[in-house]
Amino acid sequence: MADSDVSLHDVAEMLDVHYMTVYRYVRQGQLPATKVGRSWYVKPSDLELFRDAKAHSSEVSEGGKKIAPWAERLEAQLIQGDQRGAAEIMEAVLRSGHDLYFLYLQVLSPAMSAIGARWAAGNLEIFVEHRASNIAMRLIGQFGPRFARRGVSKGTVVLGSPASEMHTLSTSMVADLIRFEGWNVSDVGANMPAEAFAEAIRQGEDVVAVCIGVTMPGSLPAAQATIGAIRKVVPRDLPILVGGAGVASDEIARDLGADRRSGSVYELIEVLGEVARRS
Ligand code: B12
Repeated sequence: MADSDVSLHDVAEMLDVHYMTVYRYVRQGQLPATKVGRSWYVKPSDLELFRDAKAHSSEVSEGGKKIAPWAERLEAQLIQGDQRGAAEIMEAVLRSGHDLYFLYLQVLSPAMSAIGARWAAGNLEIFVEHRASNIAMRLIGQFGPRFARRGVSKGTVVLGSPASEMHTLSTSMVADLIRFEGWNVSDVGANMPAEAFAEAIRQGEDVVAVCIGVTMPGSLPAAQATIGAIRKVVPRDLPILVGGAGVASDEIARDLGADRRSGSVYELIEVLGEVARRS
């Protein structure tokens, strides 16, 4: 290893992505790195090549013409209600070397958030937003299963959203990413009554963690009731993790009675990793 070689934490900062994303680039062979002790290091020249390749794949078409970023292209197809066009963009994202994290977190999520912002600003008819949501759900059903890991699972994570919470796109994506990392997921979906959520965990096999997604702040009381119901029927040491746009701080998570808040899917995967190592 040379003194100029860069650690993965530094690479993450330079690329403005999460550490886990860089780690995955290394693991999938997209970014060459050398392991020294417990840490990985990247040669500056390899980092430069990698940067060029990424910039090329996401912004330049085959003819060399500059084209819009993936998320904006997908947003346009979703607004037009063109499911096939939207699926073709998702395929193109994967063909250019990106993984499921990128597809969901850097392309589909921002496209949906932008559609939500247009609707909130009064610039989009509600039927267009609903149609886009339905297409997004179908896309998740089409692309997510391709990334499910086979083989022995790290345990079961029960995931869902409390009563009154109707947003399922986010938790469906989170479920696929957890599966991608080797866990089995029992996704009970949205609008789940508290006692029924608890029962799903009680009847589950090899449950190692519970994740509750909350998008609307108005669903927080229901999330609190759900956690209360779960605590009554499962061992105290089963971690209950919360996340989503509605859980805006650690304090809110504590008030809900959760063990921990995950500010992002990456953080959630790290926490699940800790849980798996402990058990
Ligand atoms: C699609 C959509 C709907 C669809 C949902 C369909 C479905 N099957 O999911 C429908 C039409 C049902 C809907 C309904 C409503 N919606 Co809506 N909806 C959206 C929209 C456009 C996209 C949601 C989405 O999928 N985003 C993409 C996901 C991936 O992003 P995300 O939710 O932020 O999730 C990320 C993180 O938060 C995190 N995360 C999420 N969950 C979890 C869980 C865990 C455990 C972890 C670790 C992380 C994590 O990971 C994700 C990826 O980074 C958003 C706009 C937006 N900005 O998101 C509005 C939005 C969420 N909706 C909104 C509103 C107001 C409503 C309604 C009240 C509208 C109405 N008047 O009826 C209802 C409420 C329904 C209810 N009771 O829940 C507001 C919420 C405002 C607020 N803060 O309260 C938003 C923000 C729109 C806006 N700009 O105003 N909606």
